[in-house]
Amino acid sequence: MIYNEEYETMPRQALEALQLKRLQKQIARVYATVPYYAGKMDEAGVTPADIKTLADIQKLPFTTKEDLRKNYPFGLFTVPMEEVVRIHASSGTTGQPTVVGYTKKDIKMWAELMARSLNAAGAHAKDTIHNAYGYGLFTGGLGAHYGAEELGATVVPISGGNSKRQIMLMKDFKSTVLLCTPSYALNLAETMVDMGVDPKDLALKVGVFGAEPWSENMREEIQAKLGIKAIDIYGLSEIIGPGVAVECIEEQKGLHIMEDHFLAEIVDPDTFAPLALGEKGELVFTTLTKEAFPVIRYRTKDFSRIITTPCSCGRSFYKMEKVTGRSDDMMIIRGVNVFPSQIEHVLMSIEGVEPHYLIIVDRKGNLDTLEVQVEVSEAIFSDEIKQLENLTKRIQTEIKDLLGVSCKATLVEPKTIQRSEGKAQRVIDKRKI
Ligand code: DLL
Repeated sequence: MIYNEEYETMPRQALEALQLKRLQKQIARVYATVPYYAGKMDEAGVTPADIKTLADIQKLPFTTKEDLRKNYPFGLFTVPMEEVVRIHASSGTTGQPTVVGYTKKDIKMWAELMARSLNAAGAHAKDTIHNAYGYGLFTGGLGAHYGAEELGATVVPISGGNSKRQIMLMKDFKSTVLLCTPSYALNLAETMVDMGVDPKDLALKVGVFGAEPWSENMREEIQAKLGIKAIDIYGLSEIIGPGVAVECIEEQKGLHIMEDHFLAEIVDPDTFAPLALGEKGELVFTTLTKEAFPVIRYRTKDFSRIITTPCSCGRSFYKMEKVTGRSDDMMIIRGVNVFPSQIEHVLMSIEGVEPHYLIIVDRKGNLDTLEVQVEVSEAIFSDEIKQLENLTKRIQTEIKDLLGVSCKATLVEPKTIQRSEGKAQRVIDKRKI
C-alpha cells in the first residue's frame, strides 16, 4: 500500500517542479536566517536568486559535519528556541555530538515519512509494532514511534536491551512488525534459540532494519532465522533521522528516497564533483521543507548510487542503492583500502561461520596487522582440529583473494563476541587508540 499516493506516485516532471519550488524557498529562508550559511554563500558568490533550476544546486557550498561542529549546539537553527519542540543528537563517539532540532511541523512531516516507510515495508494500521530502536537522543526510537502512531498501528515502545523480555512481550502481544538494527535482530534470533522459543510461535511477519550497514547475506541470515521479510530503512539525524529512504516490500531492492522532502545528489568522494545518475559515490542531501534545522548539500560520507529504473510498487521516487559503507569506515591496511562490509561479505558466504565477528587492526613495528575473529557454530567448534584449521585457512585465503591483504582468522566459540543492542561495533582499530 502507498501511504500518500499524491506525493509518492507523483509524475517525475511534477515532482521536479515541486522540488525546485521548495528548494528556492528553502535557500531564500536559510540565507535570510542563518548568518553562517549566508556567509558561506557570499564567499562562494552565490545568492538565492541564482537558483533557477535543480542543477543550480551545484553552485551552493557543501555542508559537512565540521560546519555543524563549528556551530555547536544551536548555531544553524533557523527559528527561535521557543519554536523548537525537540532536540536529538548523534552519539558522537569522539568529541561533540551533532545536535539537531525540530519544529512542530518538522515532527509532523517526519512522522508522515516514517508512516510512509512502514507502509512501504508492508505495515498497516492493524499491526502491532515492536519498536526496539533506542529511545532518547538517538533518532531511531522516537522517529519510528511517531511514524507508527501516525500509521495508526499499535506501538510497543520497548527500546533496546533486555532481549528475553523483548521476546516474551513480542510473543504475548502478538507483535507483527519488528523495528531495530539488523545486528540486534540477529541478537534477538539467537536469544530465541536460547530460550527455546521457535520464531514460528511469534506473529512477526516483517522487520524494518537500519541505522547501520548490513549486507545481502546478512539479510538472508535474518530472514531465515526469524522467518520474516527484512526491509532496509535508511536515514541520518542531520537530515531528519530514519525515514529518508526505504525499501518497498514488493521489490526489496533499492531504497525509495523521499524526494518531495529531500534532494539527493551523488558526488565524487575525492573531488566532490557531481556524478551522473547511476554512478557510485558519496550521497549528498539537501532538505527541502525542514524548518528548524535545514541542511544544504550535506555530505553524508555514505556510499551509494541513484537507481532510476521504474519500480513495480508504483512509487515514482528514485531509489538509492543499499548503503554498504561510509568513507570514514574505510581502513587503510598496508596501503590497501579495506571496508568492513567486504570482510562481512566473505565471512557470510562461508558455511558454518556465524554472523558475529570482530575486526582488529593493529600495528606491529611498521607493519599493519589485520585479525578477524569470527564465531563458528557449536557443531563446527567441536569438530576435529584439522577441520577447524581448514576453515581458518579458507577464511584467510578468501579475504586475501578479495582484498589483497593477508589476515589472521581466529575462530572463536559461539557467543564470545559481544552482542549489540543498537549499532554494532565491529572494528577495533588499535592504531587509533
Ligand atoms: O542511524 C537514523 C536511523 C535510525 C536510520 C533507525 C535507520 C533506522 P544516525 O545515528 O545519525 O542516524 O546515523 C546515520 O548511520 O549516515 C549511515 O552511515 C548509517 N545508516 C543509517 N541507516 C543505514 C542503512 C540513524 N539502512 C548513519 N544502511 C548514516 C547503512 C545506515 N547504513
